[in-house]
Amino acid sequence: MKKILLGVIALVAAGCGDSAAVDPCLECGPNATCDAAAATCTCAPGYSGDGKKTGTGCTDVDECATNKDNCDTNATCTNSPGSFSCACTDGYMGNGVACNDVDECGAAGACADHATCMNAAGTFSCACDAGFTGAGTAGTTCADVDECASATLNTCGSFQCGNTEGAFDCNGLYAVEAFDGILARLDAKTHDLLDLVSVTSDAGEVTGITTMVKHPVTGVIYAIAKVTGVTGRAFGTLNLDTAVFTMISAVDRFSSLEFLPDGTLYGVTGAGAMVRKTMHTIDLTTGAATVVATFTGGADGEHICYDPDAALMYRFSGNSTSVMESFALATPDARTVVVADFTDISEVFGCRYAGNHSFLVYDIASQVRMVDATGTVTTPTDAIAQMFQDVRATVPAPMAAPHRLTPVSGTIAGGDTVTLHGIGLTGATAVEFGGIAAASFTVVSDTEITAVTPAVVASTVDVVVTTPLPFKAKWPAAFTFAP
Ligand SMILES: [Ca+2]
Ligand SMILES: [Ca+2]
Ligand SMILES: [Ca+2]
Repeated sequence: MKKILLGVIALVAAGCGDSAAVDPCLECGPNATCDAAAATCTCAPGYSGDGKKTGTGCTDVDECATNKDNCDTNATCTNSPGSFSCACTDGYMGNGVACNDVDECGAAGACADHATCMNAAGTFSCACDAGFTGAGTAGTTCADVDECASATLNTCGSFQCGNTEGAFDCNGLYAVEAFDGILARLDAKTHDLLDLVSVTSDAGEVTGITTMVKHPVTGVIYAIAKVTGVTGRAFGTLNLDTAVFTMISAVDRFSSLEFLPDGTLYGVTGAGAMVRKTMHTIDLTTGAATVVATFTGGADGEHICYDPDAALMYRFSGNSTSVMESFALATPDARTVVVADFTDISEVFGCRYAGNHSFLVYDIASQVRMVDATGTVTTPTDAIAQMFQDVRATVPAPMAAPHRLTPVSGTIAGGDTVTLHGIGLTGATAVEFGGIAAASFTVVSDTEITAVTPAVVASTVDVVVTTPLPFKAKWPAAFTFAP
């Protein structure tokens, strides 16, 4: 019995000795794990091969080269033994598996002063605003453009040009008169004539302009013109840049127009009108006139001017006896006589509110006078004794945008031709309206491009031109797409 037991032990011992001699785990190479029971070698994750020392062993899988990584498209993949890593590229942030654009424009000082930052996927750019020039990037300077030093950069013509930071002013007055269809330019202070051009119109020959007034909100000039073939007078708009009068409708013989600050237009008819010496409101779109007051007294000459600071309308009327009255618009029949008969002013030809409860008054003798709310008459400093003949109305030259667009609005359908004035436009490679490429564009000169607008949803957008220069020309919030 004892002998048999030993024999069994010997058999077991002999079994172990045979098993050690063929241990499958000894065959497994580095980075492999052994399954002794199954007698297999398996490469660790990130490695491939048969796992055996005598075979192919375990070699690193290059996940980056074999598209086995899960890095974001905006990340770089770095291979490593048994693994890999992902890192977002510059301009993106995240864990490498998911990378999002960095909005560099959200940080203060991303661009220079007087420049606008434009974010883009993975990057951003800076552009000096209109009227400034430079790279626009942080640490650089966007310098004011002196438009007055260049004949092509300012539109002042014979007006005096005054350079300002980021813009420029044209100092002067546009003037019209009743007996010739002309648009004159006058010196802002002396009222001396600088130059004049003829006013043209599709409606007929313009033989005189009775009055003109500027819309306080839109800046559009509305005028009353004498046009051949038009009965009475023509109501319409006057483009000060082109001297083109566009008729809206035929109206009675209005001698004076005046806007309220909210854009309500008032007009008064003269002594020669069908409905004489009557104040109306006038519809800007149709020219339809609605009677709001009827005046009596006074001979030729009917002019109204509004003092927005006192909310009072003033009326100048008559020739040999020239009166000045004031009234509240709600009670036009309750008028206060300010001056019963001017001594230094003949028939008033036109008036314009000049601030501080005072009016510039032009009279039949081509004199310029300042009249305050009490009727005190003075001659403005520097005014010449006799200005350009028969002036009926003046409008100060509008401040011009240095890098301007004409026109500044168009339809959402696109297809409008826009002229851009800027600098360094030669070789432009792209023109964008709100980030959308122009339908087409033509570089006319280094300072001018004509572009055809693309279709853009109703909005006011930046216009950006890409040039070979290291910066873009940009007109911020410069063009409006309207339905
Ligand atoms: Ca790897
Ligand atoms: Ca970005
Ligand atoms: Ca300037």
